[in-house]
Amino acid sequence: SEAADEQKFCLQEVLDTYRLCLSPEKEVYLEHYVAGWRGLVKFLNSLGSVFGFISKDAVTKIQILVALLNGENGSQYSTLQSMVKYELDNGLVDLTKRGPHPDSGCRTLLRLHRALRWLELFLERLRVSTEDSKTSALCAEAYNESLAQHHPWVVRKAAGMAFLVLPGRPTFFEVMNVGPPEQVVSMLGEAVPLISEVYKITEELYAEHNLLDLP
Ligand code: 1PZ
Repeated sequence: SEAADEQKFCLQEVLDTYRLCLSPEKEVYLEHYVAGWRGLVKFLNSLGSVFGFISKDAVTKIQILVALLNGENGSQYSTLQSMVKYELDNGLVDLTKRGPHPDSGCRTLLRLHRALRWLELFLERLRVSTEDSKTSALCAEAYNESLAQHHPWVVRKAAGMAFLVLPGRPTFFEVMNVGPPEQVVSMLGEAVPLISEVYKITEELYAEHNLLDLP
């Protein structure tokens, strides 16, 4: 039925949220940024419960950001740029060590931002992969080049074990639900540059304000 089709998960919709992420002035809308992560979590959950510990952490962080967006100062959180300005101007960020603001928008989003780099690298690898490529290897390579550098040994170990049970490329492409493999590849070709741009703008914003190492 039409209603069922609408509910069916499709990665295209997630990637469309990245299209909505940027304002004409290249500001990043938090609402769409968060929506992108929501969709990715849904996708991750559809791959199986072994990924629960990963999606649980992402969900916690999404919830922190949504609470800020819907809170009494929500208007200050419309873009990443306004969030950074508001939180820094008002001393709402623990800058060097954990303190009274363990759940600031800035530090919470930084964790997702680092994960977005993993996503960019992983999707690019998937895009250029061949039929016999191992998703687990592609995923591990992308992880080691990015997020792993911010994770302690025990998390790296757990992540590495989760990667091993990722479905193979054909199933992975099917779960994405965007059509035949050629269509997945062309969708990825559109998605990767979008994600890359959102990543880059965020990275520059955080670098400019010295926020890349928030505890
Ligand atoms: C398709 C396969 C999915 C693999 C996802 C690769 C990422 C592996 C991340 C594993 C770590 C999860 C455990 C939580 C770690 C947290 O300690 C860190 C730091 O947060 P803090 O402790 O400082 O509050 N959290 C993160 O690094 C954020 C991780 C978010 C991962 C989101 C993945 C979404 C995947 C989408 C799939 C298409």
